[in-house]
Amino acid sequence: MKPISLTRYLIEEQHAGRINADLRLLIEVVARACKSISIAIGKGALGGVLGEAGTGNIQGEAQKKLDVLSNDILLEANAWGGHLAGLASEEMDHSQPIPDAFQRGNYLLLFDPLDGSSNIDVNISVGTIFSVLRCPDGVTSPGDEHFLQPGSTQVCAGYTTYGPSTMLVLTVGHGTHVFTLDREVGSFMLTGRGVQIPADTKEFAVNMSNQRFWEEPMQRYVGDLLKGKEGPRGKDFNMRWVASMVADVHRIITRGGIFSYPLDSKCRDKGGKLRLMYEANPMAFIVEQAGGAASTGRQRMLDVQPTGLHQRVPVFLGSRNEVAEAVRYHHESD
Ligand code: AHM
Ligand code: MG
Repeated sequence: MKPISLTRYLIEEQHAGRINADLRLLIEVVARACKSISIAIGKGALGGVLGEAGTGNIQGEAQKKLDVLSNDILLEANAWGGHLAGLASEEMDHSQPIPDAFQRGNYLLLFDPLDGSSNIDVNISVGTIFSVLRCPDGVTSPGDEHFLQPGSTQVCAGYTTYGPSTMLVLTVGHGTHVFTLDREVGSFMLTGRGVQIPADTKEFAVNMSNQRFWEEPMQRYVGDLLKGKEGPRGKDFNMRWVASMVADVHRIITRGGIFSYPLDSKCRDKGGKLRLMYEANPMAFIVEQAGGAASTGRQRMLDVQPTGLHQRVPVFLGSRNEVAEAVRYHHESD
């Protein structure tokens, strides 16, 4: 049977009362922006888009040309749709209310325009991650503080992975669904409805070069994974690390596994490496909706009360029984 398009899927969700017309439009606009980003990435060196932009972002990180371009594409696409009250991006110091010249809607959009951008120049998968919140009642021109809502209040989250094929993974709180871009037609097509992450796994993803900087519970947890069949876990584990969160999470959505970016002594002062609002929360929502789990190691990710737009957190997510194991090691040490 021919898969249905994202447009048809969204209309069916609207008819079923699970989303309203504004959220449908918002998702369509974000998906369209992601198609533009996909085209720019696909041109590679021929499009003159590789390399450094020569600028830095709020996190003090050097920006790639494609970081800046992707951010601009998402901003431009979403400013005038009438469905948003404000936007926030990993690449911008502060959130932006929708300008007075445009009609304002009731949603707040947050995004990491190009995640894993250290991989762009070597032609390895990168992605876009986004999260949608409701603008608090009565707020017409939202500031940063209005975005500081726990992940459990997200109404939608998704990511696009720009790999051998471009895929969009989406949740509006009723399961996690996978769409593949039909490049000839220019439409995302539903290729995985209600995907489920296996509860158990033998695969973990972590940057092992940070091992000596980790906290004690993480040292013990991974130490036991590496002991394999003879160790307390009683099975051999395999390791994968793309260094693009979107690609690593997409593998987990597809076949299970645990992804972690734990606290380490290098990122301790910042609270972790990955960003709560642009990376951890949307991925946590997507993973939970696929039957998985997401935690800081000590708390359910979606329960964390944000204190800053660019706040960072430790991240453990994926197969729920394996995430529970990682959390157990942390609780034992506390
Ligand atoms: P970015 O948003 O600046 O690209 O950084 C986030 C990325 C994640 O995609 C990935 O999991 C992690 O950073 C990789 O970090 P490391 O290079 O330390 O392995
Ligand atoms: Mg990122």
